[in-house]
Amino acid sequence: MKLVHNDRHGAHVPQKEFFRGQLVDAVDRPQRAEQLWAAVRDSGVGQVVAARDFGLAPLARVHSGPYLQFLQGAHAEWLALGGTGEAFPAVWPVRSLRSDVEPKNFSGRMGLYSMDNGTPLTAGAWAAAYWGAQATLSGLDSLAAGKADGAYVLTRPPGHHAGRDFFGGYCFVNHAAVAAQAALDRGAARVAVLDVDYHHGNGTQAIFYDRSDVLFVSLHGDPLTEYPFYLGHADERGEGAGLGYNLNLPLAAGTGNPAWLAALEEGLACVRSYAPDVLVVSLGLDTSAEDPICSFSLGRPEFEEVGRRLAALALPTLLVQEGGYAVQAVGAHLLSVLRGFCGQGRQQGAPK
Ligand code: Q9C
Ligand code: ZN
Repeated sequence: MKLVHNDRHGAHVPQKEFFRGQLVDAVDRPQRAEQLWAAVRDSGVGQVVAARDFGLAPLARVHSGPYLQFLQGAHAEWLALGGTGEAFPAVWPVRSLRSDVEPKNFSGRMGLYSMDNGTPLTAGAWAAAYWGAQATLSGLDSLAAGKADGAYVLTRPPGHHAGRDFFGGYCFVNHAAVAAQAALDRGAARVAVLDVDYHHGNGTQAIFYDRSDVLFVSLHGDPLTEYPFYLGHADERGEGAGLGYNLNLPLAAGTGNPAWLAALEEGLACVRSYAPDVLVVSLGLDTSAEDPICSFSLGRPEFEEVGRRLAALALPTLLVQEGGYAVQAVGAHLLSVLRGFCGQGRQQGAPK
């Protein structure tokens, strides 16, 4: 398989995020990506491919022009106003307020273009997210068309919470959505996005909700108790032409591995029957037992099994990094997935 690295991720160095009313240490640290890359780079599991620049146009296929415009200039505006360090939103256009008029005020626009106060907008957020998307497009480009093949893209910050016109959940540009749309634009008729991050991929779901050319399947912590709280329920099946092309498999916090693997099988069956030309996997590793902010319990046998089952679909498959915050464990978990995918798993037999 091919391995692609976003070597500009280090431009984004969040310091703090709000949690229970306090500023606490930011969770999406550069060290995550350093550990992930160190684990796979020289592991022999794949060949490193350099990222190329495909420009802004593929991002503009899934994000709004005004949002991309805002993201590019936001931190400079913040500094010009006398802000220091990273910027946070403080006010949002919730129900009964208008989202169709862009305020001139910076704080007004921060709220219009965001979903939470847990995602610091740093000086380098745009550069890191832009190059994450370029790395993802490079990974897509490296896939052999129409046959079993794989590429893994190490993006950071992650992407699946970012919507058409908002950031949040540590995400600014929705790399998986950019890749899915680019695959269609390059000739695929149908693309499936399978999201196995602990959190529901609200941005990806919303971007493709009314379309049948992108199937979105997600297994995740139940939004009744888990972030992002306001999307990801089982009754969200798509709308209009997209009805039937969205599948959510919410699992209670603390769900054990057998039930998680059973949900994965249900999601894979849905992907199989859709028969996509390309599969994009939002590969969060925050489902691990070690993750500091999540409550599933996956370990090496399960991560290898994820890789094996993905490979068994025998599709051109783009694995895109999402969450995974156990800095000391994520590298090993990633390697388990990729070894499983390549048939190099060490664990004998399927996990219970
Ligand atoms: N005060 C991903 O795994 N935490 N994102 C909420 C808000 C959000 C995780 C904090 C966790 C988002 C890609
Ligand atoms: Zn997550």
